[in-house]
Parts: sequence; structure tokens; C-alpha cells
Amino acid sequence: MAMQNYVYKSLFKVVSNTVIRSSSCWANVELGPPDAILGITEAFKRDTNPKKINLGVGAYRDDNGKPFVLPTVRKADRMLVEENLDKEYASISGIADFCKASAALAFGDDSSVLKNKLNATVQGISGTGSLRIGAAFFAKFYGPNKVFYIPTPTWGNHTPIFKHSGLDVKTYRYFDPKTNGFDFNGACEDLKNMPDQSVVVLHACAHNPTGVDPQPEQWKEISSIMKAKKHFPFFDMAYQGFASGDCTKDAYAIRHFHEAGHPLALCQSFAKNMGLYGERAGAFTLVCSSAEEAERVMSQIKIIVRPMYSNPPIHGARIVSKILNTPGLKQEWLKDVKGMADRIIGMRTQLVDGLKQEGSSHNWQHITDQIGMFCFTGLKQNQVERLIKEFSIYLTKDGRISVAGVTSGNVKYLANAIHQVTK
Ligand code: CBA
Repeated sequence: MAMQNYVYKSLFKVVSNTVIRSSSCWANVELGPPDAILGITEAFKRDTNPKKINLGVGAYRDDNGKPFVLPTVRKADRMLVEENLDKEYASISGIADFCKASAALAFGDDSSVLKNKLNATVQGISGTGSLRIGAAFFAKFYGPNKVFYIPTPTWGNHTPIFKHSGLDVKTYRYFDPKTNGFDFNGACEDLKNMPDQSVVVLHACAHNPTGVDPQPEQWKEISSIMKAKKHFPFFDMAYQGFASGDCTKDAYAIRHFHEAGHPLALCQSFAKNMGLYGERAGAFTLVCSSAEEAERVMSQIKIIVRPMYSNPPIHGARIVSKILNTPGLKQEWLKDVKGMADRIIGMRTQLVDGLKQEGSSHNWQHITDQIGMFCFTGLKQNQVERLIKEFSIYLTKDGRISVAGVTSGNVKYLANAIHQVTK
């Protein structure tokens, strides 16, 4: 009997192993493609060419091509260490001083948003997490429809973020490849033709991937069309300070829309302007029509956040809060931001000069006209492929380069390579 049991058990083991392997729950899971932006960094890391350049992800580099920790961030970090703070949970909505300072940075210290407590602001997991909170809130509560209108083109993660949240995504015209500039007429026409009360995703400044922003007069026109159509502005502001070097100027659209009487949603990221990429500090704000409404909205945002990730990480938000709430440090930080923006602007000029020196006869003026971290070069997919294969210069396949990765040391090599693939 014992022998019989042993044989039976052994047999069962073999059979069950086979059964388990052949009917694995994940047998039909296909290998997915690498991420269109972050996947480039992985390919870059594998490349052994000493001349390789990563112009894929939008991450600032110093003029030696090294990741840059802002001096004010270092200072804030040291101050926090000395304070010997505990590591308790933040509240569901995050660190209150951080939320207040984030809203003040966007709307201005004297804004009626803060004075009248119109904002429901929560700390999000950087820009992406803040977009997720906003999308989830709209999916649950926005009555008129569940469609988000995004510009063409837009940041590659917008569509998946909104779709994962159960929203539909449609587009409006934004970039004109003929002029390499803003398709103002196309955008206005599309805004007029959308159903009333549509949600329109707007890049507050330093549009990704095109580097093309509306001028203030154009923002005014967009705002009045949207007002007439009762569209809902949903702002993504991942680059405040990176467009012009001035955080106030870069908040123009947000502030104008608020002053023009729009309700609005705002997603902020401190990844770029504080260089806090991995710290994941961001904020989501809904500007409501009264303090009482903001309180109700806030209670529901917290109900959304709690099962998502319970409460946000504390360290990055503490750094941001320390910088924004310490007047001297804030002034220094504004200079740090300007320093980064100016270096990028300088690289745009050097790249165009380099292309001229190489003898390129193309018009590269859009490289200096465009602003922010990115340049939408106009390079075609086959040219991008050649840059990667022949020169180890990594960029997204739509021809976007992160100008933040260009340095005085690599700009000549880059100009030569671009000339080689475009001549
Ligand atoms: N919105 C826009 C328009 C962005 O470009 C980015 C970052 C984010 C999110 C939100 P985070 O979650 O890190 O705060 O940023 N986009 C990238 O810089 C990169 O970080 C980019 O290279 O496009 C990314 O995640 O793709």
C-alpha cells in the first residue's frame, strides 16, 4: 500500500508539473514592446560606443553630460537631515505645506485661488501620478462626457494614462509640420467644432514633444473660444520655468484661464524644474467655484487616492516644500531654474551654428524658435534610425531630441551626424 502511495504521489507530481507548466496562466501573454521613451535609455545603456549620446528622455544634464542635482536641492536635503524628521505616513492628500506652495507657484502668491480657498490640491506621484488622479476624478465625476481631447502630437504617455482611467481620447490639431510651428487656426477650428463642455488637455508651457507654445495673444483667443464652448481646461504643467527660464512667465496660460473665469484642472511635476525625477513629487489641483465646493471635491479625491496608493511619498515633497517656503532658498532656486533653461537655449544656438558650419543647407531656425526641453527636429524615421545605428545618438522615433542632453562637448558630433543623415 505504502509503495502504491509512493508511486501514485510521484506520478501525480510529474503529471501536475506538466499540467502546471503547459497551462500556465500567462502562456498567452505576449512580449510587449519597450517604452517609446524610457526604452531608449535602456538601449543607450547597452551601447558601448564612447561617443554615444542620449537625447531620448527629457532629463536635464549639466554641460559635462552628467545628471544634475540642483544646489538648492542639496541645501534643502541637508536642512531636512538636520531637522531629524520622522518617517510617518503623510496624509492621503500629502504634505499640506507642499500642496499650498505648489498651488501658489502655479497661480501666484496673491491669487484669488488661494485667498478664497478655491483649490482642492493633493500631492501626486510626480506629473504622471497627478495626471492619473485627475483622470480618475474626471472618469468618476465629470458629467457631460468621458472624452479627453489631446493635442496632436502630445506626450506619448497621455493616451495610455487617460485610457487606463476609462476615458476616451480624441485629438485636436496643434503642430503644423509645414511651418514647424503652432497650428493656431487648426487648433481654434477644432476647439470650435468639439461638442460643448469637452475636456481639453493643454500643455501649460514647453509643449512636449514639439517645443512650440501658443503666444499670449493666442492663449487669450483659445481661452475665449473654450469659454464660449464651456470646454474644461485640463492643464499639464511638467516644465514650469523650463520654457522661458521664468516660473511666473511660464504660468501665464494657467493664470490667464483662471482670471478669465474658467474652472480648471492642473497637474504639476517637480521632476524637471527641481531635478527631482526619482523623488516623484507632483500635485493635482482642481480650481472650484467656492471653498465649500473645493472641500467636497477634496473629500472625493481622497477617496480615489486611498485605494490607489494610500498616501504619497514624503521626501521629495519635503524638499520642494522647504525650497518654496524658505524665501532665500526660493530665490536661489529660481536662479537654478533659469540656469538650466539658459544652458538649453545656448545649446539650441550652438547646434544651429554647428549645422551651418557642417555646410547644411536646410533651414534649422525651428531649433532656436522652439522652447523648453525638447526640439521637434523634423527628422524622418529612417534618419532617426541612421542616427542611432551609425552614430549611437539616441532619440525618439518621431524626431524629438531632448536638448537638455546636448553639451558643448557633444554638439559638434551631433551637428555632424544630423548633417550626414539629412544632406
Ligand atoms: N507631462 C508631460 C507633458 C511630460 O513630458 C512628462 C515627462 C510628464 C511626467 C508629464 P513625471 O511623471 O516624471 O513628473 O513626468 N516626460 C518625459 O520627460 C519623461 O519623463 C519625456 O521624456 O517625455 C517620461 O516619463 O516620458
